Amino acid sequence: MAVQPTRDDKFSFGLWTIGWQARDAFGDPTRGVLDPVEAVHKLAELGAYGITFHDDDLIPFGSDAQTRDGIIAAFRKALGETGLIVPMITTNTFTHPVFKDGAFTSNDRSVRRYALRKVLRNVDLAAEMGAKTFVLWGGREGSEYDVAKDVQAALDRYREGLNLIAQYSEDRGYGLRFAIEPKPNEPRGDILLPTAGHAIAFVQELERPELFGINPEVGHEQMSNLNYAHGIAQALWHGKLFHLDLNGQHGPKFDQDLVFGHGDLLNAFALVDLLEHGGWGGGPGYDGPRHFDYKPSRTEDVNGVWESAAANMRMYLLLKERAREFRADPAVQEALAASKVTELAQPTLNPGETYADLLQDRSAFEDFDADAAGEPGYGFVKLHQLAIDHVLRAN
Ligand code: ASC
Ligand code: MN
Ligand code: MN
Ligand code: MN
Repeated sequence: MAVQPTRDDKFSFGLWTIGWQARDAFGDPTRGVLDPVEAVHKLAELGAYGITFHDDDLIPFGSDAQTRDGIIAAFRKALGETGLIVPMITTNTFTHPVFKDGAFTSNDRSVRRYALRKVLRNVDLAAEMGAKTFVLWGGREGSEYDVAKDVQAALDRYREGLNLIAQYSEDRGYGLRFAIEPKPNEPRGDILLPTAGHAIAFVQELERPELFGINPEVGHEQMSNLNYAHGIAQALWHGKLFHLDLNGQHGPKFDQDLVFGHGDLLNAFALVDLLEHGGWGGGPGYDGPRHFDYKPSRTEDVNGVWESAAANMRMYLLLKERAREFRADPAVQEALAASKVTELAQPTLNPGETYADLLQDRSAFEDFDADAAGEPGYGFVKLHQLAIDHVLRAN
């Protein structure tokens, strides 16, 4: 089946994804360095609309000012030539040994001050690149030993850091919004703000909560054995889905970063159905990137890198088509109604009804036949099988 991604699909990739040299905890890199300029051209060719990066993905850590300017200029030239945009930027506060106990929450105050400076510098770069969203993945914010981290103090320092960068961005008129990316563990034994729910709750404690949302990654939620589609639905419900990282994962184990849909396929189907029919646009003024944060497997050579990049977009478009057909199928609409899925949208109280009225309504309680209401089945299995039939094109 021909599925050709276009700019309108809003697919974006991290430079660190396709550029990953496949160095892991047990082995050396299996691939060479990818030139960021080549990455831009190749992604544009494949049909992506955006590229994202950590500061250090583009500009090697410790580069002098002249080198930095040269790299940025060459990258911007490639963007201009291809029309690719930078919808999001993020900061690497996890690779260098200085961050081994975290960045905003390191026990070492001088490290925290250095981290703030590194992030503020990158906020400037985000504005310069026209990025609208600034992601914060605190991969090293955490601990291996409970007694070695005062978690409440760490959350105070996390909040202090985030308040500062938001104020900086606002004072400069950058208009950026910030998305915290949760992850339960890896590289730290336990990472702070481990799930979407923790991060949403934390955001409410910030000075400018409206500037902060979350960037949930498929695999990160699934590492906690959570349902990613449910997490995204709740983030949307809170108005806190600012960005998202699509990839694949097989349940609770190390962070696999597989191609989107190459892990839990049915949950990926439910997710695409939600994003396409539940309204993921990123909010007013944003274009709702479908961002891939995956890692081309270590077994793949450079051809495999581009094959896998294309596979992410292909998976998304195939699932989008399957979800469209699922929604349009009269048998599905009938099954949704029979399962009362649509009835859930109806408020439980009548318009204007109070609890006093409810207490007067004998049909709700005194005359309600709970045994009869408990009898019929909901038909959820039939509905789910219809979904699978659509995913498999068996209908
Ligand atoms: C990010 C992000 C991650 C990590 C990881 C780095 O910015 O979203 O999941 O960094 O991809 O390897
Ligand atoms: Mn991951
Ligand atoms: Mn991610
Ligand atoms: Mn990642």
